[in-house]
Amino acid sequence: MADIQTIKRICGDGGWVDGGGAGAAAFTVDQREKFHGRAALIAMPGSAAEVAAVLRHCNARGIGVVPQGGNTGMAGGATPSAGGGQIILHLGRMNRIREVDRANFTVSAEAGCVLAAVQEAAQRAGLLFPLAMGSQGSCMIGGALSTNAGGVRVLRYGNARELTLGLEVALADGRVLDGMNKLRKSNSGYDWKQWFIGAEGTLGVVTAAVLRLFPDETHARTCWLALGGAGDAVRLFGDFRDALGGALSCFEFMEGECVAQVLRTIPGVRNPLVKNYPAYVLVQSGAQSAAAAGGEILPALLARLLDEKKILDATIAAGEAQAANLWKIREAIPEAEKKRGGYVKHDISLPLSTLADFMAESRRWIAQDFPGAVTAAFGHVGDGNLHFNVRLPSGADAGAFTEKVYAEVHAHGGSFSAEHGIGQLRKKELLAFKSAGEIALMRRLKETLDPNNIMNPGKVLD
Ligand code: 2HG
Ligand code: ZN
Repeated sequence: MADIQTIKRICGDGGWVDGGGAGAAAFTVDQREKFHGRAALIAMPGSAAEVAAVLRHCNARGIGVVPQGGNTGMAGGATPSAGGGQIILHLGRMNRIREVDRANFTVSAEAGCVLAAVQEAAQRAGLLFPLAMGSQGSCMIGGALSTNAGGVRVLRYGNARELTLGLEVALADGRVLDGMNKLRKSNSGYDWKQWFIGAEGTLGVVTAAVLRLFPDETHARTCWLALGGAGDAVRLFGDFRDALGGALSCFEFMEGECVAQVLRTIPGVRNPLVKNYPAYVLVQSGAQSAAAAGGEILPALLARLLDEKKILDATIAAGEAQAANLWKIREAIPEAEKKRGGYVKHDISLPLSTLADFMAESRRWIAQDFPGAVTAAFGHVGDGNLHFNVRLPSGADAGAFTEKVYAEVHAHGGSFSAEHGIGQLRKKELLAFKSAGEIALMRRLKETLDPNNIMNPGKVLD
């Protein structure tokens, strides 16, 4: 109790929420409502110095600290344990854009900035911050970096890691590392910021970052294609990459079941085509001129692809409202799946060279071993990343199914965790698929930076 009072004092008035109070559930339950934790306190520090002071206190007392941003994670990485002894360290009050450096194409933002706010700050300067995903209206920069978030533009701009030039981090012992580097070149010793990107808050707390900006894609072309399945999507990706080159920004795949589920459960979306098809792809290209965005190339390309039967139907969005409808269908899939319920979710990645074979092979054994299962896979096929979500028939063993999926992914040279991370959800798989040497190295790093195991205990590694 005295500890909690000390943390409350550090964060000041308006800087905490009672862990036992009515408002706590928004922080102690993950957005999938899969993990239900309890927290002694939700601390909301207002500065890196306050974050550091909280960590110093918790380190001295052995109190577990669970960093949290928008609480939009998919693997339970920001949910405390059920015991109630840990505190949540919520970064939401640290939401200042410190600087947009137009000449240098960078933005410096605090961890609690909502992703959309960083995008808007870039846009006001006539530039683009390309990290983009369905949760951008509520997820925060600190969480996006701590999970090395991906999203819909990785294909062109990379993951959160590739977009980060500098980092400010509070360490478990209460020191703040100022690495707010704005340089694109600075080979000066170990690039330590990389240790904290994707570490899911287990090594320290990201408090601010310097992020890369790009020329804005003022002209965009968006189209929606119908096709036979995932194999066709992979082949099609090659055609689009060849035709549009660097202007290709997004290439999103959806099985027909995903789209049907959205049209059934999400109000205000329209089916862009008159018929239903086994699968779809949403393509977006962008540039600073209509010609560079492929404006003239696209109609001819689609006509050729129809002719060659590589696509079954297609429509190019005529204006922003139509493009917004296409994006709404794609981005509402997780919500539609949540509404329907009963999906076993996998966030996998494969080399593009084996992805089609993986899908074909999986279909075969699913039909044989899990008759009645309905696959609703979708995702960032241009990155080789599939959200391989499946509704199993009642009574089917979900654990056995997942094991089989991961074995198949592994056999095809893929990863059991593409962009959502390990959190609490995939600790077993981490141990199964990483080598003993890799795990030992991770443990050494953890013990060095967090010897008292206060940083997000029970996540990633036990
Ligand atoms: C997306 O791409 C997210 O929409 C969520 O990564 C994926 O719900 C999912 O499986
Ligand atoms: Zn995704």
